[in-house]
Amino acid sequence: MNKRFYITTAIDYVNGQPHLGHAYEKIVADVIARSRRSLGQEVFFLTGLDEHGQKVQQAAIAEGKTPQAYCDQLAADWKAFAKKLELTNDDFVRTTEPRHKQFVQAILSKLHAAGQFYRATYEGFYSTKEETFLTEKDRLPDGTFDPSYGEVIKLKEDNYYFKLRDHQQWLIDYLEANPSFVQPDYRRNEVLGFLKNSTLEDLCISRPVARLNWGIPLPFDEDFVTYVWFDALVNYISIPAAHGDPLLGRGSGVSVPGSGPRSAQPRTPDASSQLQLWPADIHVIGKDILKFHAVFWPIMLKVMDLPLPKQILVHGWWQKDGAKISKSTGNIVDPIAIIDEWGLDGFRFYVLRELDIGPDGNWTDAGFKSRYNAELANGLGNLVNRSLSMLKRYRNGVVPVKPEAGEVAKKVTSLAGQVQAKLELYQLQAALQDIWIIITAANQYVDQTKPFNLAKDPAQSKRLEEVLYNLGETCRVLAVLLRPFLPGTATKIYAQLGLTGIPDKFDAAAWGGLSAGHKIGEPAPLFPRRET
Ligand code: ME8
Repeated sequence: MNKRFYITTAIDYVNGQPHLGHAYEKIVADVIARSRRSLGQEVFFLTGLDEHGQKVQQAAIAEGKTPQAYCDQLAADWKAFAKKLELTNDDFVRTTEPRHKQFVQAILSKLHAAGQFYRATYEGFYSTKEETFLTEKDRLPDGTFDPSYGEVIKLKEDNYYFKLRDHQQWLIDYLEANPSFVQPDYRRNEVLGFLKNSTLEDLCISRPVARLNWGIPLPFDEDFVTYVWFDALVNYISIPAAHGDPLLGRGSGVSVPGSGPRSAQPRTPDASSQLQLWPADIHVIGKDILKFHAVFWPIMLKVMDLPLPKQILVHGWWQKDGAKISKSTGNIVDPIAIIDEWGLDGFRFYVLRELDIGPDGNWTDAGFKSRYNAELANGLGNLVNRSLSMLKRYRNGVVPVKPEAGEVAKKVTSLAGQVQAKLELYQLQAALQDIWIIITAANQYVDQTKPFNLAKDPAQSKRLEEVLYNLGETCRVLAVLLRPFLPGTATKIYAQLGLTGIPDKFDAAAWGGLSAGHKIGEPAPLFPRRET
């Protein structure tokens, strides 16, 4: 059994419809998953929903539904959304599933038995909106709390706490010894700064049922449910465990709880279908949940005796027109509406090309349309359409003999290598830029060689064939390179070239794949030009 490349996204709160930020993160993870497969690796890509906690309970109550009914209904929309984005996820976790809940309880029991938790009374401030306890340190200079915490109440209650403090120095040392653990670097520095300048508070891992009942019951005290973050983070290992990951069955001592006869979930797989997934290769997350992933999660794993994920890849946040995306102010981008109007690949292209993984981004409708028209319609679309149309017109759609490898072959081959190297480093935006260097150069090649003039002069027949081959073959290589980013477009280019199959292996980017005498299919515009 080979270990698969295991990539996860944050699991989204199911308290509304998906927005641009959710879509962006999932597309980033999808491109990485697809490019790994294209590089020849076996991949497991996990995404899903975070269904417990106060936010979801409140949203359900506001709609007059039980939390479970509310989640079931919305989960269908979110799963449909994953399909709409053409995500290639291998599983979709819902934290209300028995396979996840049972695993969380098994871990809680184990850690409780190992003396990792203690019960204590807390008296202080609490933000219901963020489901978090606040201290004097969280007060602003004027004595209030940041408005992002919503209403802050005074509270006195018993809870269970997880001993984080003991591991603070270990985590600092780990982060210093493993610079690639949190990327980009400035996010790693943020975590180190936080760890070095403050004392870690122990983590409250429960909520009293009297105040919140929409959660996983603590197996050792039925008056409490599990804090939503302790529950949510565990999805990254509960699902591998459900797929029979040997590390989770043995190493941690947390064996997969068998699903009972009433369970709708699959049983523990037999040896032949077991997957080796943990540790994750990357957790893709947004900047706001860095502390949960880079502080709480590594410590949880350490006490479970499990290896840490190889990397936490942190992306920035989208704004629209320079302001926060917010349902209440109406400043939103509806990904579904954009996809319905412009097509999925137009949407995928814009978010991936516009925003590198790390900094914050700004969506503008004008920027979207401008990239669509300039780079997709006039750039890629025009290149493919005119290359194939000329091959059709001047050679009846039959691929001429492959010429001696010249400048075009060299340039495309070298850039194709760079694209793959960048994808291995998760530099998606830079890889796209390299692909567009090929597109721009190929369009210039048409303008310079003027095949429409060559076609008028029988003495130039050989030269015309050379140009037509180079253009057709460039389109083919582009389909292979574009596939992780724009899957539908890549498939269309292949089909228009009359090629069967899907260009989903980078090996196929080697120059010279088109063979003499092959008949191409019908050219058709890939990105119809739109008025702006
Ligand atoms: O945080 N731009 O769920 P969530 C970019 N359930 N990314 C954004 C964004 C924006 N404007 N808004 C949100 C949660 N995100 C937890 C995660 S993981 C074990 C539990 C990103 O629905 C955000 O940074 O609030 C996060 O990575 C993801 O969307 C889900 O956010």
